[in-house]
Amino acid sequence: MTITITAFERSPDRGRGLARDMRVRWALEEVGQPYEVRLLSFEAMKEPAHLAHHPFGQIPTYEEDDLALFESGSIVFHVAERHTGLLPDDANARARAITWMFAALSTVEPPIIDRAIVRFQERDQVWYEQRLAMVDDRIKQRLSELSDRLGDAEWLDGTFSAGDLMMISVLLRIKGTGILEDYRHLSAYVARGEARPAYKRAFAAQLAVFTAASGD
Ligand SMILES: N[C@@H](CCC(=O)N[C@@H](CS)C(=O)NCC(=O)O)C(=O)O
Repeated sequence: MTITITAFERSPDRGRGLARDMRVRWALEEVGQPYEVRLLSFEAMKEPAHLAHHPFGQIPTYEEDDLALFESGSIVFHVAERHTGLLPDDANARARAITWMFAALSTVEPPIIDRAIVRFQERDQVWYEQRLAMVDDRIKQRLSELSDRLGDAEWLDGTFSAGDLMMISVLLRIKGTGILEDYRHLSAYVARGEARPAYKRAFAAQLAVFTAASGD
């Protein structure tokens, strides 16, 4: 079984590990599955060959034998279901871990993505500052609720799971903004994720792509 994922040929985040192939790499590293990476330019992402794998012309995608998937959440879920290490055996604990994956993607990630859109696409608007403040408030509300739930626990529900992998991947997007840093439990939680050997291997792999592309 050969696994191939897609990633940016030159990531706009300059190798900071924020592109969504990172969460797939991390999941594959956690379960010990080797994988290959097909690197794509922005132009290639919109060409028919890639659109056949991803209807929206984005990364990441995932191919394994005759299965092709898109959407990072679906890919991480698939990896977690097929291999041990990312979902608990107990049925209820497993359902809760999956719930945290959904919470990361559908409740916590949206305002965080909105912030990136405001900062990079709406900066010239007269209402920029007001809109940014509004979005930041929405993020803070979610972080505050999440932090209350996590408390000083190591992970969201017992042992590390795909739910934590997804939540930490989402929170990493606001690391360094000062917002995450106001929540010490969440900052420590993210740092625990980053300290995992599988995370480090995934991070190094995506950074190597950027370094090679930029000749640094
Ligand atoms: N919901 C999708 C979002 C995918 C996505 O936005 N990918 C970004 C990279 S992180 C991308 O391909 N951007 C380029 C584009 O949309 O043209 C997922 O989780 O996989």
